[in-house]
Amino acid sequence: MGAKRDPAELKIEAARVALGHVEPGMQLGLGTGSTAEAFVRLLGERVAEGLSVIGVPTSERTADLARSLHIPLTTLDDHPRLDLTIDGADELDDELRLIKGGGGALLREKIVATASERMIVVADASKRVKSLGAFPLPVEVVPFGLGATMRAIESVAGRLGLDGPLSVRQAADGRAFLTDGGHLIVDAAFGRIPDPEALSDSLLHIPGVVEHGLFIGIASAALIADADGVIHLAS
Ligand code: ABF
Repeated sequence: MGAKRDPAELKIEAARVALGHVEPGMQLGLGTGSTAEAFVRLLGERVAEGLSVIGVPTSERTADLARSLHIPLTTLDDHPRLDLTIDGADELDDELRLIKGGGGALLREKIVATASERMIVVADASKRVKSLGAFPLPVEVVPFGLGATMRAIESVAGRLGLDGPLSVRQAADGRAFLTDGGHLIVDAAFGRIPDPEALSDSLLHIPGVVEHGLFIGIASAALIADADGVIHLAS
């Protein structure tokens, strides 16, 4: 067993292995969060050395970082099909089902990942779980009708035997957190989710729900770093 290592180092380790999957000319989805940002920084070094790629960022934050590193950017309008997305996760299980959205970018992350031929998740080993749900599930909702939408979320969850407090995410200034799309995030602390597929389908039937942070059947591989190295999980 290797010595315990700082999660920040492990994230860079996973990001470094992910960089090995990037080939010249690729159209890339660029994730959000500290692990994805570690990847974008490493990619920026390669671009500075002459690697030619183009990226679609999953958030304004990632767009700003990529621009500062002179990584060429595009949109899904100009490049509707991407080769590869590299992004982090809040939780992942061995079936490569994910919870994402802790960084508030889940909608763009899901749009970009599903527009990609492959999605590789980069994470430190603390993100790997037996069952999803210890991390509260982020649900992106429109501000109109918030109370009714929250009630509907509780009701569909209840039918699946899930219970737990819902909270509207707040920004650091105490106001409601707004996503890049101008929506709210409801964090649903259900605890263990035995049937993520059923919850995913049920949530998507609620009109006020724009998207949720369950990513099922989207990731093709995960690179998970722990003190002993980087494990590669594939679907
Ligand atoms: C994004 O960043 C998310 O979907 C997830 O919420 C988060 C993971 O953050 P970090 O890499 O900082 O742990 O990928």
